[in-house]
Amino acid sequence: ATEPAHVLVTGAAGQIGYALVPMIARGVMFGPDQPVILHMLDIPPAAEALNGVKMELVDAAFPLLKGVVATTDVVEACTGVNYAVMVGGFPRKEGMERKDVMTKNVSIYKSQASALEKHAAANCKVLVVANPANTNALILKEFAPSIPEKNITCLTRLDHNRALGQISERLNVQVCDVKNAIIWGNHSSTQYPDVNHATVCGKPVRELVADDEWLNGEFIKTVQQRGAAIIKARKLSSALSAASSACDHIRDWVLGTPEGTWVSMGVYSDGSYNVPAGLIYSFPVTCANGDWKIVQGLSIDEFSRKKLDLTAEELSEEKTLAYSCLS
Ligand code: NAX
Repeated sequence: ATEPAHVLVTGAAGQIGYALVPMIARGVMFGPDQPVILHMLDIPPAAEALNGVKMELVDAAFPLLKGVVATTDVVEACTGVNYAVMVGGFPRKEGMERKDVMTKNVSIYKSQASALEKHAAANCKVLVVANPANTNALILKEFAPSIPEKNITCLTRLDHNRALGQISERLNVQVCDVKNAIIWGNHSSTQYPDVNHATVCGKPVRELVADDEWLNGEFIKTVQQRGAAIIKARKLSSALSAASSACDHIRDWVLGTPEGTWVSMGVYSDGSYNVPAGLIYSFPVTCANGDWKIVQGLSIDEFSRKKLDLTAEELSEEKTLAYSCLS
């Protein structure tokens, strides 16, 4: 029998957590043959709600779920985990300065990094979802030096999937036939959704859409602003789509991307495409044998170059701000 995978979800009592843990328990993240043990972490004010989620997991009688740890103790939560999905964080509240939110999150990610560093299983893979996702991942990397940097990533797969969804709606084709969109950069409104290499059943999206004005304008804006549009409609931020995309991210990372297909992941930049090294930046990647690799050699036109640089600049500024918040 396959040993269960220990999967940490932080912020598990929150909205994304509530959508995510049943997906993991049902095999959406690791496939139908991989048993799991869930480690759920939240903070003391959410302890009772967290216990309620645990009760529901028991009630759902998931065959693959071999155990549930629900705790507010970061060491207990991190001990022995093979995967860590970091959803917990401090949200930006109205009237709060960016620096104040950053200070809160830097301190959360610094301490959770240390706990993972000391207590996670060797070769633990980390996905940061909580915003500012790229910079939280960078702080985590900084304070968990024994976790290989290739194991620390952030979620831009939701943005990637949103881009596929917009193209499928526009062309009235199945979303599974749309592939190889790219999200470059930050998981923020400066991200660059790029369809210059995207295809539908092998045909270039640019030719099929045949409307550069829409592709270079409204399409980009719609993907960049989709999170805000969901909040406006739902009065709550994206949760089921974020949870589903987090499963996609880890599943493809662990089980591999299909031949000829790439996905977007926030990963530690090695300077590819002249993106400054040392940022967590979203690139097109393929995955095999549990490792991602940045897709090389894609042509970048002048329009795209500016957008890649703009989002890199924002990330460099966030990095500087984050470091200035370290006490
Ligand atoms: P919620 O506020 O519903 O849940 C967050 C949970 O984290 C709460 O239960 C809270 O108690 C917990 N928490 C706070 N500090 C913690 C700590 N130190 N340790 C453990 N848990 C802690 O937010 P939700 O809608 O679930 O969103 C979670 C995060 O995902 C937010 O930061 C959000 O901005 C981010 N998102 C990222 C996306 C992405 O694509 N990367 C998209 C969706 C989402 O907006």
